[in-house]
Amino acid sequence: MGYKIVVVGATGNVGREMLNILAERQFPVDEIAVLASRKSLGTEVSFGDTTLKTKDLDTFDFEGWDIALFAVGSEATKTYAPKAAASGCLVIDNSSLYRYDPQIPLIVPEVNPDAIDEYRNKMIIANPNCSTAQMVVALKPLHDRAKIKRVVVSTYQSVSGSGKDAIDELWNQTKGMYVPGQEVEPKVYPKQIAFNVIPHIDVFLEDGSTKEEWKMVAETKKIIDPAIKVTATCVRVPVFVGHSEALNIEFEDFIDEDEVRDILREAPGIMVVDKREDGGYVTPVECVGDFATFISRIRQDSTIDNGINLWCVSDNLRKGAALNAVQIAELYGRRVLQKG
Ligand code: 11C
Repeated sequence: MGYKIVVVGATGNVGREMLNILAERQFPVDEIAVLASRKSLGTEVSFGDTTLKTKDLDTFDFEGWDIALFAVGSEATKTYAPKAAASGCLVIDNSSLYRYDPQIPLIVPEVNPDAIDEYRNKMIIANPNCSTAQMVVALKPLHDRAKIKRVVVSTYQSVSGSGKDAIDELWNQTKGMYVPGQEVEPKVYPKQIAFNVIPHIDVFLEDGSTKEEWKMVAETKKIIDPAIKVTATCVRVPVFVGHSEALNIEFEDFIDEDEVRDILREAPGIMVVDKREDGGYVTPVECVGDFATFISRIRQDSTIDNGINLWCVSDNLRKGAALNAVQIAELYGRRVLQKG
């Protein structure tokens, strides 16, 4: 038995990746509908070996469909997700609209799968921000062993996190640097992104942090444990796909770097690549198209009692968005739909 699946926002980076991942993981699909806003109507998208034509989100009837994977902005989500949910179609939402609603579960299947039961509250499940998803996959197994007190994280986030226009801006600005008269002014970003880094992602908040940094704090608390303190600095870098993070983790109890390596080797969703030699670590270009979160550079932080440093890299369009959403759909299929 398969499921009736809807992908909302199928022409965007994340929507297309959702279709790729459904096909790659052979998700049991009986019927699939791909929806887009009116301006992208009729655009064709690939699903495995087939090509699908997008339908109008505005007039689509969600009645009788099992799961809708939403990959559109908060505004469109606000209009259409409640419609789908009211029709009995489970919404798995990639926007930030519902993430902080206490009634709505925020799920990373390797970390808090049991939160799936809360889907009943509103027929909506939220997908976390990409920079949080990969971090919590690494933190959870370590928290289970030695209780994390505090995390200091610095991110190196790729431009695909800001969508297609940002990918074009990096590409065109980089090319334009070498062609006199074809320089490209910053438009998506407030400063030049080619050959530069920008310590600013999402809007500024009153305390001087940014919303992206706040999301990492609030989402880690909701997904793993409200007692964990997180402080983040989020930085955009001139990389197309793949977010990297340098983590400094302080534990309640002592934990040795070798044990951290062993725990992470056994943990779901993680690949440890940690050789103390040239190239013995993972960089973003190597993680593109992969499902795993890669951990490298595991070492003791001798400046505090129970500290560990590590490097964490993942494909932000996959674990950070589309893959996590499909994993939630798989979890819902296993735990809820098949129970009948
Ligand atoms: C970025 N993390 O890299 C953002 C993109 O809340 O889902 C995802 C924003 C979100 O710019």
